[in-house]
Order: sequence, then structure tokens, then C-alpha cells
Amino acid sequence: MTTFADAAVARLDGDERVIVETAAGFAAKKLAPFALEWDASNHFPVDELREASELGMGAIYCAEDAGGSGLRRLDGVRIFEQLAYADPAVASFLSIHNMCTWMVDKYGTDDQRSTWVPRLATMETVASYCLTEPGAGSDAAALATRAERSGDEYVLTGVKQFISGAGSSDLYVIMARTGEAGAKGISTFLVEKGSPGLSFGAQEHKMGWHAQPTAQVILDEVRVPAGNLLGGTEGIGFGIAMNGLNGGRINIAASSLGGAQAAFDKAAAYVASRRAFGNALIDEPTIRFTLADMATSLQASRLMLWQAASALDDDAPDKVEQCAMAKRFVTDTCYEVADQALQLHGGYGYLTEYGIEKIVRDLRVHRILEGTNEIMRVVLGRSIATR
Ligand code: FAD
Ligand code: 2MC
Repeated sequence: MTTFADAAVARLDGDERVIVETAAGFAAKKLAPFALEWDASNHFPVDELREASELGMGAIYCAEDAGGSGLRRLDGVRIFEQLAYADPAVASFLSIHNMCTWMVDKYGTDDQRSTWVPRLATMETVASYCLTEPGAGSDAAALATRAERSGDEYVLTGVKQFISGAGSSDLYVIMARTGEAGAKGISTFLVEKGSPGLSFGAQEHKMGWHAQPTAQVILDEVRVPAGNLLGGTEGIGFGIAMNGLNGGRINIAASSLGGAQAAFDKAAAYVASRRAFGNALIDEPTIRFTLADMATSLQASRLMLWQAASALDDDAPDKVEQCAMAKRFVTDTCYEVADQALQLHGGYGYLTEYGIEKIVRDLRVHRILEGTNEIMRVVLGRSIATR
């Protein structure tokens, strides 16, 4: 069956299509066959992530001079859709790693870029993004982790909450306070695993995202060289964190799209073969209407994501709003599509082996993290009110 997603890819130009097909081929071979097993065993597939990096997926939209792939955000969201078609949890982690890599590439000093970006691109170094704290989630600018200058070092103390990759990752990109209260007093630091005073909380037990770890990152007077202050300037860390998240938000949404597309394809095939009341379920008009609405939702999500990604590529004046709008719409809409796909499977959708309930569990958290969907509305609402 040719889906509308396939048709959208078929219309891309040659290079664009090769990028998408490379990601799809990798995902089908290296991720999809193992997704249920990794979910059941809480396995974080770092070896497969490193294989993805051999295809340029460790530093997708970073500059080539430092080892990045030099692709566009638009290519990025298409890649994450394909990876998530196989496993939304693994795709989402790779999107976080790419967010961190881009932050170092974009804002790092020459030394920081040449030291870290090549290793991040090959995923010899895997990175985690550390903004959230127990007392500061949505209100990220209220973070309390402190970084005090001491000679040619900084000393970091505080707790980061819900950190994806915590304990496994090699590099922690940490937002900490070096100055006044609020956004302007925040700086960003690169902290290596193994630094004395750096430890991790117990692994959280979660509804989904089982194929990647989540835990606290605990900093107890962790000393880092002053050269690990990202960009070499205090007070610019909140802007670095937020600009990283603009891309992160559309990549997480692309992971929702890939997961929902997979759930839709399974549901469309299922209702074509399942018989009830003397006919295939797909011959029931209300079921066809449901599929029609689901396909429309997926296509609307895809177009919105591509537009928001292009806004980032073009550094458009409304890029923040476009990314927030796409994150809110796509993660809500695609969660709904995945849930409808489960419903169309009847009781079988609730069984693990059909792979639908995992998609629903994985996609649920996309409405919460990288800025909750309420915060996306806050961002948009402020923009509308101050026009
Ligand atoms: P709160 O901020 O306490 O919000 C609670 C509720 O209030 C939410 O519904 C929220 O939308 C609502 N709310 C808050 N303020 C407003 C408002 N002004 N108007 C309307 N509603 C509002 N963080 C990282 O830094 N790095 C990671 O790698 C990372 N990974 C994560 C992985 C998982 C599995 C999870 C669950 C979370 C992860 N997070 C990570 C944290 C995530 O970003 C936060 O959970 C999220 O930003 C919300 O913060 P909070 O949980 O403290 O909720
Ligand atoms: N892009 C670029 N800059 C941004 C920005 C964005 N998306 N959002 C805010 N800024 C800038 C803003 O322009 C301002 O800069 P300046 O002082 O130069 O004018 C500065 O940041 C402070 O912004 P606000 O005055 O709007 O700050 P406020 O504290 O009122 O609100 C808010 C900020 C709510 C938008 C921000 O705290 C937020 O996005 N919260 C959600 C937190 C979040 O997304 N967490 C995700 C954690 S990561 C994760 O979940 C993973 C899975 C990895």
C-alpha cells in the first residue's frame, strides 16, 4: 500500500529523498525489529545510535567544518519521522543528542567546537540536556543550580530532574546560575561523566520511553575548567537553552508523527483484513471516515512541521512561534491518531505484541516534555497579545 507519507517523500527532489530513504532503511533494519524487545527490557541501544551516527545522524544540522552533516532542519524533521516510525523512544533520544550537539556547534568557542563536535557527531560522546529541576520545570528561568567561579574553574551544585540519558551519557549540557535571579543570570556548562561530585539518581519507572534512561543528575561541588563555560560568556545560557529547544520541539513532534504514521499503517492494514458482520471492517463507512480523518491529521502535521523547520532554517522572525505551534499541534494530534489506531484494533490493540500500545505510551510524554503543550500556548498567547 502506498501511503500519503510515501507520496510526500516521492515528491522530494533527489538528494532530499536519499536522506529520507537512508533514515527509513536504517530504521527498518536496525531499530524496528528490536523495538518491542528494548521496550520490555528497558534497553538503551547506544550501539545502534552510534551506527546511526555513521550515516550522519549524530550532528544532522551542524556545520561540516567541525564534523557535522551540514543538513537543514527540514531534513532533520524528515529523518526523525522515519526513525520514529520504527521506534519513537529511540528517535527522541537521538533528537536530544542532536539538540546538545547543535548548541555546542552554534554557541561554542573555537576550542569547544573543535574538541566536542567531532566526538558528538560520531557519538563517541553521547550528550544529555539538563535544564529541568525538581523546583523548576515549566518555569525554567527559576532554576537554582549554582555555578560559582573559583580561580580558573567553576564549581557546580544542584539537582537536575528527569534527565534523558542520565547515567549513560558521556557529556551533560547543564544550565546553571552564575548571576542574578531570572533568565539573565543563567549560563551553560559542559560537564563530563566521571567528574568528581557528579552522580545520578535511581532510574525512573515510566509509562513509556523505556528504551532510554531517565534520572536525576546530581551535582555536588563539581569542578569544571572555566573553558567548559559554553560560549565563554556568563549570562547567555538561557538563550542557548531556549534556542536549542526550538529545534528540539519540532524534532520531538516529528517523532510523534513517525510513531502515529506507523500506528495508522498498522490500523489501516488491520481493518482491511478483520471481518465482522459479514464484511471487512474497512467496508464500514464510519471506519473509513475515521481513517480519512486520521490520514488528514497526519498530513496536516507533516506540513506544519516542514514549515516550522523551514522557518528555523531561514531564521524567520516568527520561528519561535512556528516551532511552538507545530510542537503543540503535532504532539496532540498524533497522540490522538495513535490512540484511534489502538481503538481500531479492538482488544488486540491493547496487547503488547501488536506494537500499538507502546506507540501510545511513547507519544504521551511528547505532550509534556521539551515544554508542555500548555507552555506552547503561553508562548503563542504572549506573542498574540503583544502584537
Ligand atoms: P510543571 O512545570 O510543574 O507543570 C505542571 C502542570 O502545570 C503542567 O500541565 C504544565 O503545563 C502546567 N503549567 C505550568 N505553568 C503553566 C502556565 N503558566 N500556564 C498554564 N499551565 C501551566 N528535562 C530536561 O531538562 N532534560 C531532559 O532530558 C528531560 N527529559 C524528560 C524525560 C521525561 C520522560 C520526562 C517526563 C520529562 C523530561 N524532562 C526533561 C522534563 C520536562 O521538560 C518537564 O517535565 C516539563 O518541562 C514540565 O515541567 P514539570 O514536570 O516540572 O511540570
Ligand atoms: N527561543 C529563543 N529565545 C527564547 C525562547 C525561545 N523559544 N523563549 C524565550 N526566549 C528568550 C526571550 O526572548 C528572552 O530573551 P531577552 O531577555 O533577550 O528578551 C529570554 O529568553 C527570557 O524569556 P521570557 O522573558 O519569555 O522568560 P519567562 O521566564 O517569562 O518564560 C518560558 C520563559 C516559559 C518561555 C520558558 O521558561 C520555557 O520555554 N519553559 C518551558 C521549559 C522547557 O521547555 N523545558 C524543556 C526541558 S528539556 C526536555 O524536556 C527534554 C526532553 C530534553
